[in-house]
Amino acid sequence: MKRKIILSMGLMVLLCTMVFANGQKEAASQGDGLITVGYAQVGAESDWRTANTESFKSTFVEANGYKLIFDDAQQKQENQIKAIRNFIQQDVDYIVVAPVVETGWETVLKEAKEAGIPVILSDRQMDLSDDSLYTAWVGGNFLKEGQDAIKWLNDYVKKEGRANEELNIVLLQGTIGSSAQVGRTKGVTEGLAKNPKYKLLAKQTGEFTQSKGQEVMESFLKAYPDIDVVIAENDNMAFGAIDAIKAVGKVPGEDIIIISFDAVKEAFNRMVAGEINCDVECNPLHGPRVAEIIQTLENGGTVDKIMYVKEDVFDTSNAAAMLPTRKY
Ligand code: GYE
Repeated sequence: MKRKIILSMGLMVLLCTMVFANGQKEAASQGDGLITVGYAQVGAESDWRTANTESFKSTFVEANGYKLIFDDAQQKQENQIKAIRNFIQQDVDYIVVAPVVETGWETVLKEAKEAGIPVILSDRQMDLSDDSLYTAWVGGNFLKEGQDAIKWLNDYVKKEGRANEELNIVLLQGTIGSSAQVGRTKGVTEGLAKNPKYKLLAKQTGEFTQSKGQEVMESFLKAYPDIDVVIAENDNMAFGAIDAIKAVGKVPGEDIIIISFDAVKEAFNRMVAGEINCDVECNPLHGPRVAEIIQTLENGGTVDKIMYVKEDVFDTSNAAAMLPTRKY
């Protein structure tokens, strides 16, 4: 009896899925004049990501001539691959991907190419053997961001008269294999290696999340009682690290210098409070940028393959003045 119920429930789920998929397919090719865009988003791991999702959801609306099919992959590549296959099945007009990691995309992108659907990459990059598998990419220059962080540190220690001091440094990395992690880690570690006074004690991933950032920082503080600098590859990990630092009775921003990436609003509050010393900006508002690429393509124009967004560096000296102007 139980088996029968389970079987018929299974059948119902299958039927519903088929009806739903069919409905979606019709919507995508309905001739309603709307451009259908499938966005394979990484997840909802950070404030940056939330701002990025919001940017797409507010740009790709019917009033602007779009229908958005949004998928949150919960930081899993296999979910993103599934989402892209769904978009292909629904015959969307454009596929946009913010790839969680750099590698492993060839097969599914070939499927999109065979279906004649242009793929636009946004935010993170892919490491592909064949660049014709995507039309364009727009995002931040992660390597430069990493380099900028160390440039700031160099200037800061000079200004503070600490240039001759040996500094113990730990690095909280983002999702390993994501281009944001790869670029920032490279910029940071290469920059640190140029100065023998800098001792990189440890680096470990905090998955770009606040809770994991806190957890890893707690273990760093146990293993290394004399940390001078924390570099967090995004703001949410920095927020977690700040909690961990406070919990051992130290003062973030004073006892331990904190450098972060993204520069979301809450990070500006933290700079104003003196808890984060420096924040390297990474702009998440890619919705309108991707829309512009699509409009150019729709009008038969050509677009640049690689488009870097301009980004700044902020610190406690200008955070208060900048805070009211921040958009995310
Ligand atoms: O720094 C982080 C997010 O890929 C640039 O992903 C993005 C990064 C960003 O989770 O907060």
